[in-house]
Order: sequence, then C-alpha cells, then structure tokens
Amino acid sequence: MADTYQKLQSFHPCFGGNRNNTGRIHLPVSPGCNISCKFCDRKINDHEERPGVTSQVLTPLEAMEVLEKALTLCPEITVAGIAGPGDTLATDYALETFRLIREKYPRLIKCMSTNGLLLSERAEEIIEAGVDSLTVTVNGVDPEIEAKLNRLIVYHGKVYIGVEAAAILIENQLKGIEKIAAAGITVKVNTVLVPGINGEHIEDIARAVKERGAQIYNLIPLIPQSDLRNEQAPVCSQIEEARAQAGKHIDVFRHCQHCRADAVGLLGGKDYGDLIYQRRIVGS
Ligand code: CLF
Ligand code: SF4
Repeated sequence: MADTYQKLQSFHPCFGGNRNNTGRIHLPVSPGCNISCKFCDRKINDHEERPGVTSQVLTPLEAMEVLEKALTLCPEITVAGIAGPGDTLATDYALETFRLIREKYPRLIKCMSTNGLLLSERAEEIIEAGVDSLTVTVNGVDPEIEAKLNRLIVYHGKVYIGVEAAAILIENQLKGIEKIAAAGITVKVNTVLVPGINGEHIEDIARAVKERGAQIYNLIPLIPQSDLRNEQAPVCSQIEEARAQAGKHIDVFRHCQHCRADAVGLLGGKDYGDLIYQRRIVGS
C-alpha cells in the first residue's frame, strides 16, 4: 500500500518531512522524453545545479548499485526518486527500477516525477510498481497558455504541435492525477513559473489539480534558457504572490532546491554525487 500523505509529511523532504534528517537520491535512469518544453535544456555535465542535468545515465541494475552505496554514505536517505533526466514514462526503465527497489528496500519511499503525458494510460503499472509519491509537472490547464510553454508532444507515434498538443497533454495529466490519487498515492504538482506566460494562471492550475486529488503544490522558478531564454525569471515577490494564489486551494511546498537528475543527500545539504558518480568538483 502506498504511503499516505500524513506519513510522507514526516519522512519525505519534498512533502513536508524534516529536511535535516530525511534525504533523497535521484537515480537518473530515464534518458528520453516525449514532449518538448520550450525551457528544457537537458545536459550531461558535473556542475549545473538544475533539473534535466546528470553526470551520467544509469541502467536499472547500475542504479541499484548506486543506491546501495548512497545508503551507506548517507543513511538519512528515506526517498529513492526518479526525475529524469527525461520523462520517467517515456521508457520503461523507471518502473523497472522501482520494482527492483520494492524487492530489495521495501521501506524506502519510491518517488516518481513525470510530465504526465502517459500518466493516465500507465497508471496501473505505476500503482503495481509500488510508487508512493508522484510529482506531475503541470504548467498550464488552459491549452492556449500551455502551448506557449511546449512545442510538441509525441503521442502514440504521432507528433502533435501547439494548442492541439497542449490539450492532449493537459487532459492526460488531469485524468492521470485522478487515477493515481484515487489509488492512495500522494500526488504533488510542480509548475514552472514563467511570469510573462503563466504568472496569472497559477490559481487556476492549483484549483484544477486539487479537484483531481493532488495534495501538495510546488512552484519552480523559470531558468531562462532554450526558446524561453528571453523570458524574465520570477523575482521573489512574484514567487510569493503565486504561492499565495495556489495556497488558497492546496498545500504549498516552499523548499524546492531545483535538484539535478542525479542529486544525492539532504535538500540543500552536502551532495554526495561527487563520491557516488565520480563527478568532478567544479574548479578542481
Ligand atoms: Fe526527487 Fe522530486 Fe521526488 Fe523530491 S526532488 S522526484 S519530489 S525526491 Fe524535491 Fe528536488 Fe524540488 Fe523535486 S527539492 S526538485 S521537488
Ligand atoms: Fe525537458 Fe522534462 Fe519537459 Fe521533457 S518534460 S521536455 S525532460 S522539461
């Protein structure tokens, strides 16, 4: 049975757990993606601290070796997460890895992050793999707005663009959230906050995802890059205002660290990635 929101609020650092004694590891087993966010810039490197970056991509079996090492170095790790560097449902590697973790480390919280395009049709597999907490990135619930943030989706072998793509994505995200939440898995929604595009739309997103069963909400400030390199990143007052709008409808998580896809350790604390992935320390 999936962990309840109440339990995650004690043991999961991104769902309200104490960030001083609960940590997470990200296992970068999911290389490919099936949508094309206009701000995405996936990279293999050792130094950038942001989502979509990893020092390497692992196979599920390699991920189990890394996990064993990480738990020895940092016993505070309570969560094994998979957050890329691409989408966790675009390939089967994430679900395969969660099944291995379920067998070997039944007490670890299994945390999955997805763009949600395939969430509805793969919900049963996610439930069966024993995922405890799921994050869906929902950047808009209005296709006109979402289309400004996403170039295209590749869905059942066909490419869709613009508003048509956005409408399919949003429908699948919301249906998927509903199915996953109904199975007792705690759902968090992340939104990349782009003030000039979805800044006035946050309350609508928060309301819609809460109605479908999401329990906690997190805003990720835009890093201006790729096609959105000329958009303004939000300033602190804009982030606070957006949190206030969302907070009218849903719990808000305020301590996001914009983790790499291979982050290891406590949020905001020492990252063990240099020891585990042999990352080169910047400047050395
Ligand atoms: Fe990782 Fe994300 Fe799970 Fe946390 S991170 S998959 S929910 S275990 Fe957390 Fe990092 Fe922010 Fe993500 S601080 S980027 S919200
Ligand atoms: Fe990049 Fe993630 Fe968007 Fe895929 S879902 S394009 S990996 S930001």
